[in-house]
Amino acid sequence: MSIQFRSALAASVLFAACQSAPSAEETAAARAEAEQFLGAYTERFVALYRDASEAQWASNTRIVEGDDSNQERQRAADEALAAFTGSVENIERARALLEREELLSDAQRRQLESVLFRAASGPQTAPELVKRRIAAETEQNKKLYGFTFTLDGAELTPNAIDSGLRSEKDLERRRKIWESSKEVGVGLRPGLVELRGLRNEVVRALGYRDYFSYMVSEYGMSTAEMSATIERINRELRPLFRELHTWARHELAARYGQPVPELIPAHWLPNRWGQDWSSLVEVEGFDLDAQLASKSPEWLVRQAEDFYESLGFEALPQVFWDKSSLYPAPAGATWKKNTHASAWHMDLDRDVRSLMSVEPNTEWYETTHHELGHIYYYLCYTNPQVPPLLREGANRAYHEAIGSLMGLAAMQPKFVERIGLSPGAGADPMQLLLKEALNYVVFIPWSTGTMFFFEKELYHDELAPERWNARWWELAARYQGIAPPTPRGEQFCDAATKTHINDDPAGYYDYALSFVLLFQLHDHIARNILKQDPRNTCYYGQKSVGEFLGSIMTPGASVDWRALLKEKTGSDLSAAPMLEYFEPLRRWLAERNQGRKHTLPML
Ligand code: X8Z
Ligand code: ZN
Repeated sequence: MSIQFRSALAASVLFAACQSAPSAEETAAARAEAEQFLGAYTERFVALYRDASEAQWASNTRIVEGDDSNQERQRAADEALAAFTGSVENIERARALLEREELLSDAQRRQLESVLFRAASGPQTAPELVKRRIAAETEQNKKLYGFTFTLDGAELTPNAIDSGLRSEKDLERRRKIWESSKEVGVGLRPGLVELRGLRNEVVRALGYRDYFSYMVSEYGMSTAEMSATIERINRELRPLFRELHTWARHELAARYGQPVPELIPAHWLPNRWGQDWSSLVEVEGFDLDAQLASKSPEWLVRQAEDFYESLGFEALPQVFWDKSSLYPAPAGATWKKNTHASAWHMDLDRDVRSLMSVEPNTEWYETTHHELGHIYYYLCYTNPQVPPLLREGANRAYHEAIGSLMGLAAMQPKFVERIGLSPGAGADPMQLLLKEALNYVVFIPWSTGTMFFFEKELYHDELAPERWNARWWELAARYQGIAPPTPRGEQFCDAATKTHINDDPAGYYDYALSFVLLFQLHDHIARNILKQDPRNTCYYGQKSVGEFLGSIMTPGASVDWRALLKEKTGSDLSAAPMLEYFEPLRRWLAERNQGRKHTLPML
């Protein structure tokens, strides 16, 4: 109340300097008008959003060959939502109200901006383009998740691909699994060519330069500013990644009895895209995978919930258990589902669900924590102080950071011991740090390099399709230091094998930013709240940690993300805590790598 009063005063003083101050009546009238518009908009929007969520849920959880009824329903619901959010009337009214933004409350201004942002993905000034985009996206999704991967003629699920690449020892079989994982890209290429054009054209109708700039604008940044931020993160992590890369080249060559390569063959790595190398290291005395293998998939989800509850968060609402799709489709099912993990805020209220294919292993253990982070974020900002239109993260990276932070915390020895999973105490701390770096640090050149530049060049620079696959592997070589096992011509579209390229476009830097952010939050929690070593904390049962995280999530998008970070951690966005966390490892690796050639350039 008093803050609002002070800023209104400041605004009126400023105003007086150039023209006459708005009267109290003018302010009240403008706010009433905004309130009236936002109230009506919200009511209709929430209803359409709920219908669209239900339709999307059905078409992602039940994909049946030869039956497009779920996709048809999704298309109709998405079109109805776009017809409203992109309507000329809504765009004009929001713009008109924002012309007098100095009269409005901060929450009103933010809501009107969100109305305009949403409008740009479906502007009814170009209704045919919007319909074509929706149809192409629905089609692309079905191709991606309806695809049957095969190995020597037998079906291979995405979970089987992932576990194969984690554990298979025979290089020839590894190459076959890897190549099988890339087959889906071939059929996705034409759809991506079409979608690249449609996404750009649709947002241009409301004045955005291209789809990439549109997505970046949600952070209040230009593409140039985002590029500078992302490149800085990549550059700062480079010396460490370079040591990891050199270590991995030698380690893997020895493991497979091969000469040490300059670029790591992609099929040597335990992940389809080379984005996470952590399973290269098994830490003696800390075999989480073996412990988890004896648990049920349900145990993993319950354990993650229990961790959040131990911090003081509520139990998950019953609807989560009743309506989520948490486990793989049963063997022999006549339908498929989207196999990539996601979390859903169905009605911008308390209907929260997750779509996963949980199996009892370390990757899914972390992912359950990640997805529940989204769910608890939804539940926190679903409160009377946050209007439905602002029920989002402070920015998209915050939303990704909370659950990943909990995933990191859930892997630390003290925590693992506390929940009775592994004794952990005897494990070599440097090996544990190495394993963590192969996850969190290795992710940076992938997200800030390969993915960032590919999507930027795709949308912003309109890279010619004849160059897509060549460019993808140029980027992978430069940033990740990896190469395909055999030349990959332009009949392949290896970028399109990555979920987000198809269904979450031009926003993958969210994850890069979220990793930087999560180390800032973790550093603050460990040092200032728990007074524990950041490399070996136990968040379990610590209500003060829950209060801290809750205080970040509860305001949703009603606050400025930079101010929130400064208020909560005392710093601006910075990779320093992440670098400091891994500094002992960098020194350790530099020693191990003495006399070895670094084949990766500095950035
Ligand atoms: O896509 C995801 C989440 C979506 S909610 C599971 N992640 C990125 C990926 O899998 O590529 C989490 C970290 C990176
Ligand atoms: Zn996520």
